[in-house]
Order: sequence, then C-alpha cells, then structure tokens
Amino acid sequence: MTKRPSFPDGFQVLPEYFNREQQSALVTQLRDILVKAPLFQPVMPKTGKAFSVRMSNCGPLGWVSDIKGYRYQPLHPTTGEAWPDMPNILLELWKDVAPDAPAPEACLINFYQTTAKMGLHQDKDEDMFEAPVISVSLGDTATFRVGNTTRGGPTSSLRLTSGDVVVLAGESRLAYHGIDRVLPGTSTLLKNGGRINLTLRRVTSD
Ligand SMILES: O=C(O)CCC(=O)C(=O)O
Ligand SMILES: [Mn+2]
Repeated sequence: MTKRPSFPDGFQVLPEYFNREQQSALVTQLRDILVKAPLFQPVMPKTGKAFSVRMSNCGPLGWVSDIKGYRYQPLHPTTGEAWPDMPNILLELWKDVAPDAPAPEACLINFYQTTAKMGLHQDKDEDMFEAPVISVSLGDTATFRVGNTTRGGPTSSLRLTSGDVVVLAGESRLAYHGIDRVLPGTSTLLKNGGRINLTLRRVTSD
C-alpha cells in the first residue's frame, strides 16, 4: 500500500492487489458478464458526444450516460435486462478494503481501446459519499491523473498496471481524476490489448 503526500488524503493505490491468476479468472468472469450485458456506447448529456470508452455494469445498479443525463438504473439500456451479478472476488475486495462500508451496488465496467481516455471528473452521482470508490485495473497500463476537490486545482499522475487497485476514500472520495492515456502493448492479459477498469460504488444511502 502506498500513500504519497502529493495525493489527496484517503487516496490509496494497492499495487498488484490481484495476481496474474486472479486477473485471468476475473477476465473470464467478465467475458460471461459482457455476453449477458454487452458493452454500450455512452454519450455526453446534452451534446450527445460519444465517450471514447465503452461501458457495461454488473451488480444491482449500473451507471449510464445518455442525452438525458448521468444516472444509475437497474436495467441495461439496450437489452432491458437486469445487470448480471457482481463476481464474488469483487465483493471480497470491497470487504477487505472497506469492511465498515455498506455493500457496493454498482460495478461499472469501462473498456478502453488504445486511444481511449477519460477526462478529469468527480464521481458524484451517488446518494452517499461515506463509502469509498474502489477500482481495479486490468490489461494495458494507463496514466491516471488525480487532483483535489477543486476543478482546475493541482494534479499528479501515476501509472496503473494490471491488477492494481485504487481507493478514493475520505477527502479523496470527491477528488477530480481521469485517465490521460493507455499505453498499448504493456500487458498480455487481454488477447486483443486495451484496458478494463472496474469501478465499484455504493449508490444509495440506506
Ligand atoms: O479507468 C479508470 O481508472 C477510472 C474510471 C473512472 O474514473 C470512472 O469510471 O468514473
Ligand atoms: Mn471516476
């Protein structure tokens, strides 16, 4: 576990929390999930501009973004089916890192092809911010940028490699963060390259 002074309070990286075998097992489970809940193309509210990542979800709620806005919903936007269950290994991760927080309700699956990125943003569509946001990186290495809770404030960046876990807890729960770029060819985990990020969140306050 590393905590660097230039990062916001409560921000943690757990390097290679998942070993290669666990990462492969997780990818196998994700392939199953993505058959039932295919990746969809989110667009920005109002402008309709496509995100460069494609997404899906597992767990009781899923995060979606379309012309009407950002929100959590229990059904996949194109199949109309409930999201598949969250793999146990992710529920165990949550219990290990956040034993006192209520269970996660949403696991967003972001798929980054090599040119995809994610602009600086806060995760704030949830009804409660006491529980942390916990995320897992799989596949190609990415440059992650994190600042504080002020838009336009100072930021630092670090590389996330396959199996790494990021925790946004405490002050850092509402820190601005994003992905500057994915570094192609840096992992052999995913047959066709690219990066998967799994972001676990508690959504409701009860
Ligand atoms: O890909 C990542 O590591 C970050 C994803 C993220 O911040 C999000 O989906 O809200
Ligand atoms: Mn985020």
